[in-house]
Amino acid sequence: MLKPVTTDIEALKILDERLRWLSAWTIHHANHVRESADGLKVGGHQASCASMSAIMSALYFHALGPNDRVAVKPHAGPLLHAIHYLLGSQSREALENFRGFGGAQSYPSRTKDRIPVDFSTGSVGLGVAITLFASLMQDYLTAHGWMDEADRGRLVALIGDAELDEGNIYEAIIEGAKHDVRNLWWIVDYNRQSLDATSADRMFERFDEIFRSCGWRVVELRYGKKLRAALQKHGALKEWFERLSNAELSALHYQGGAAWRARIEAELGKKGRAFLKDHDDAALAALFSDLGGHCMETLVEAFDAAQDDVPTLFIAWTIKGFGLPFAGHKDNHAGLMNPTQIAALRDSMAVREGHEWEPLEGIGDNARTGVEALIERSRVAREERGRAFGSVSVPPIPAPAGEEQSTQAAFGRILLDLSKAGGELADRIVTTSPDVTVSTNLGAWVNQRGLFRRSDMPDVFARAKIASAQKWSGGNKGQHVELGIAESNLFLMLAAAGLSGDLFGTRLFPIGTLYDPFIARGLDSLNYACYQDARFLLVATPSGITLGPEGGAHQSINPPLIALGQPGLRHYEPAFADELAAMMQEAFRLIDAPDGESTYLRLSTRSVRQVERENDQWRQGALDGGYWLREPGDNAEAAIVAMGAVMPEALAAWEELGSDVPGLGLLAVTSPDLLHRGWTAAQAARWNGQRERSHVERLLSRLSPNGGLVTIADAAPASLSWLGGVLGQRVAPLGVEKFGQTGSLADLYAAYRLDGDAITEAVAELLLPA
Ligand SMILES: Cc1ncc(C[n+]2csc(CCOP(=O)(O)OP(=O)(O)O)c2C)c(N)n1
Ligand SMILES: [Mg+2]
Repeated sequence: MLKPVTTDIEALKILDERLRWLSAWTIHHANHVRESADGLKVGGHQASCASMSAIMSALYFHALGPNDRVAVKPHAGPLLHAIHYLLGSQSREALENFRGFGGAQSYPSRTKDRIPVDFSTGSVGLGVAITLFASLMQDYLTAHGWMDEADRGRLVALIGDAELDEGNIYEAIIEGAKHDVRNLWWIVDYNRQSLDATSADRMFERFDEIFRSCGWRVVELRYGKKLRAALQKHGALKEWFERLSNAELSALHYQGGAAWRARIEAELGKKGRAFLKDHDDAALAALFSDLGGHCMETLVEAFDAAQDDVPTLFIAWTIKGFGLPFAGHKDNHAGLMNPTQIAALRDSMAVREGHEWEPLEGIGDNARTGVEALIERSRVAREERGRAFGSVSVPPIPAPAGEEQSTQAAFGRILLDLSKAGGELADRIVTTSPDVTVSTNLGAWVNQRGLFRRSDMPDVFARAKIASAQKWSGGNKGQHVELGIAESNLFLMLAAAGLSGDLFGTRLFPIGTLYDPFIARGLDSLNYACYQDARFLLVATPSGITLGPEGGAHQSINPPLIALGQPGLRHYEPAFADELAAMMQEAFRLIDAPDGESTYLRLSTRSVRQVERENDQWRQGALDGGYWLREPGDNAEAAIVAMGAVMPEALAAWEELGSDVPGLGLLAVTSPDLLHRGWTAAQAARWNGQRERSHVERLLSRLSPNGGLVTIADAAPASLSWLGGVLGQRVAPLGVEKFGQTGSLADLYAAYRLDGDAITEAVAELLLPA
């Protein structure tokens, strides 16, 4: 075998430059070379890539193992594509079509990019924190015997320094400390610039303290080898250098050698003279650019030295736009090199014009051998990882017995029954809740299945024989992950658990519970989970103003509208326990189906009389979004359309109005979300020449085209009022439009017009001749 003539460090340095070139060229090509059909800015972040090409070279071609998983800073996406291009797992076409339809995505995307992307990123802060929850899931899988200890990897996040302003990061590390999280590397590209400006100085000495107090090791890589040596020789120079503010430092990096000289002359006088004599301007600029995050030796040593499982924050000092003409300039975030500048960069890399895409163009033969050998040896997983689906069979889930019950109580009961019955599904369920386990009715399940803890945690109260309904001890076979009150963490936990099949090869069935109004608190994290196609069941309860005296600030109004606009998340809102059982069965199926999705169940604490069923025909309708709970007469003039907890009012009004309004129907809507999707999908199919009629169209066509609908939900009325648009029927929408009050159900339903009187009035109005 040919012995490589370059050392690994030299090869890594060449790869660093190559990544910087290819990422810059990919962005340049998309903006300046590819034809623009619409004149829209294409964009891309050459400066943000340049600042971490060395870090990513050291990581991907030296430090990463095959089981490691990485979340890449969103605007460093082109670097990740360049890495896979060099590895042979990304195509030139995809790079040429960067930010184009079907091309390499602007920000790394698990579902849309063709290279293996472990975590999508884009909304800063979330990609960082999900790695922590994924690490927790890795521990969970090994503790439960689904993953070999030897297959355990490291979870790595590449972070922009301004990303550290996102509060969700601190919520996550606090949670991680409670769970003794490990196997994490978070690497900060500490270029001290954000999108708008250079970063404020005051905060910058504090990040290490915050992390250390959460149990992290903090490794600061401030200096490269050469700069460290130079400053060690010149105490006064070091003191001066370290006093420079972020803004001053960035400005000097931008201005270059002459500016460094002038400042040192002016501020150090005699003390700087000998040093300046030894360095010409170019040498000065190069020396002061030798920060830790650009020094390959420093990076490699730091990664090699952190091989235990202690969570580690690397703070790698860098220059934004390193090696590019706008290095350090405060406006460089979206800065693009012009054609002259990119040509100069190309020449400096010895890349011939017309050969820009050739992966190792311009690298001399000697060096090339070493670089090729390093690429070949690189342990980065190149193959696209398949997704594991269809591995767990979901048993039929019977409805819990009881003439009167709430959907929330039924949910707890179903889980308890599942746990008692045992089986694979029950064993694969992992539950989690941000400090509302008891009040969302998960308590009985946790009594059965226990809390997940890496080390045993006895139930002190039980040992002391203090009576309690919650008998919770923790251990490594427990199936409930307790979270503190931070809803963003709940969704990131669901995202990580919901990707366990993809990330670690074993599918879990994650169930998260919270109060419905607090979905809004973690909404971006929920969207993030859905964007990555993580699969889970979200149970939100209680909901609406139906929680009565407990209401006020806890009353939710708009989550059904949120769900209506959220891809990847199916909203179900059952009125009865048997509907809920069917929905949970379906939700479990969807978690493990290739074309599945996540499910959001909006439940209630209101105990309602269950309906008698003559047959099972309601079931498919309930799963499709709605069914006639009381069939309409042929061509009926009106129907009540109700969802969820207000079904008793709808049923009572239907009884009362039945004699006056012949053929009056009662449509139980279980998912406005599915009805709406079906409607638009059928329209799209018709445009394509297929004759399709959606479920909602079939349901509503039972009524007269001139008929009217009274819609009612304990939610924003717009959740259902759109139904009038399907066939053009008139609508009288009832629902909640103002912030809730506390009160008894009767008081609240009267005040917010969710009662029988309101329905009667609305029906009467619809039937009046126009
Ligand atoms: C939640 C969110 N808010 C705003 C943005 C827009 N944005 C993208 S990058 C960025 C600044 C990033 O600065 P930094 O993290 O320091 O990265 P750098 O480019 O300097 O490496 C901002 C505000 C975003 N992507 N996500
Ligand atoms: Mg930055």
